[in-house]
Amino acid sequence: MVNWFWRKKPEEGEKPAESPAAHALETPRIEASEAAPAPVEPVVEAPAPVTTSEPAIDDYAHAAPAATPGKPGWRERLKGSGMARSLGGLFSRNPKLDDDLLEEIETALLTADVGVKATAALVDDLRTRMGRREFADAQALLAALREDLVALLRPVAQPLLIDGTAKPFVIVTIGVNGVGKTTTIGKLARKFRDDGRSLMLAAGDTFRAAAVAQLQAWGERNGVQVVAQGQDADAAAVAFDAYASAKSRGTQVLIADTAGRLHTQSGLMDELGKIVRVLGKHGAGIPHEILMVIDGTTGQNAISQVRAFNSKVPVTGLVVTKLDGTAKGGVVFALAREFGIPIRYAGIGERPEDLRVFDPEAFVDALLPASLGQ
Ligand SMILES: Nc1nc2c(ncn2[C@@H]2O[C@H](COP(=O)(O)OP(=O)(O)OP(=O)(O)O)[C@@H](O)[C@H]2O)c(=O)[nH]1
Ligand SMILES: [Mg+2]
Repeated sequence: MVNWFWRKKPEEGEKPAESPAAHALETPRIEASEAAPAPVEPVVEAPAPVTTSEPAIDDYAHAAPAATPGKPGWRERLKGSGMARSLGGLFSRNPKLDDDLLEEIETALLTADVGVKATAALVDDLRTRMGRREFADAQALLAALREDLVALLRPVAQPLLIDGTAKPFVIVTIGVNGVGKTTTIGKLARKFRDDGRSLMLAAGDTFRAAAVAQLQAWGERNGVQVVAQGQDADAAAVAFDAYASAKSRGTQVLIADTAGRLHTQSGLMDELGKIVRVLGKHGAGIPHEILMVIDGTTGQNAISQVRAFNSKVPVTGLVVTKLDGTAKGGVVFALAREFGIPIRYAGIGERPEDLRVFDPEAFVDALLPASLGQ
């Protein structure tokens, strides 16, 4: 059911990047009234799946096998990352404990996107302790660096706790284009289903028919209902209606997808605020979690992204994806230092099993194994 009351197109010049459905944005613009969401008929049943001629884009048959559980999984997936390789190369040369070593560490951290502030804090601490002759050799300094890295991340390692009384506990995923929002929702759907929670997904990325189909494919795979109103529907209305539907069924968790948007597209960024405000009409504290997804390969731009999104809606948790493969990895430290926003999960592959609760020890162990230089 597409409700014309809610239909709205993005503002001129503010199409989401990489949207293949530009023609669909030519529908006449009818402003939605945020003040009166009530007239919307409650959506009880999800409509028939949106058909699309575009190829399925959720197929992970080509993806690497799932990472093994625990620390070994993190290690095998992150060993190719820029940070693991540069720091690994440095310490496996069995370096001397001197200023050159500190400089090389500084360069390795900066190159891995740890960022200027976090790098300075880490290197200053090591320099001070080296001056106090706390380290017998480079191996001792390596151990201290590991501890400092873990200490930087520990405050943000706060898992997402689902309030079982909320019914539904509402999660809205946000982020720029292609960072892995929909994939993360699919992975979360698997996780929550395995935990025995009832779940509903809301197809709030209404810019592309393929985006709805992608979420529906994840829903089907996990036996989870997807509420959709089709392409071009108003994203806030989809979320609002999905909440009503989830509430009436006593569903425990509702996850809403949203379209990717560049943090510089002000009209689209305002729309995010609207989605959150309209959901809030269902009650204080809704949505319960605004989960921003960051592509781990993005580098320092991730900082500008979080700053811009967080200025529009209060980001309550982060997911850093694509830490496998070519990611430098360091941006996680920069994010922790800059914002202190909880990092809920890490994506270390494309399969449903490749979403991990963020674990600082496992993460640092994968980037900088204790065995280096021994
Ligand atoms: N290697 C790897 N790939 C990932 C990970 N998470 C997502 N991807 C891939 O990233 C691509 C984009 O993922 P989507 O989930 O479609 O991203 P999105 O943010 O929903 O994209 P838009 O809706 O277009 O903004 C897909 O090819 C995913 O398989 C990850 O943790 N590791
Ligand atoms: Mg998506």
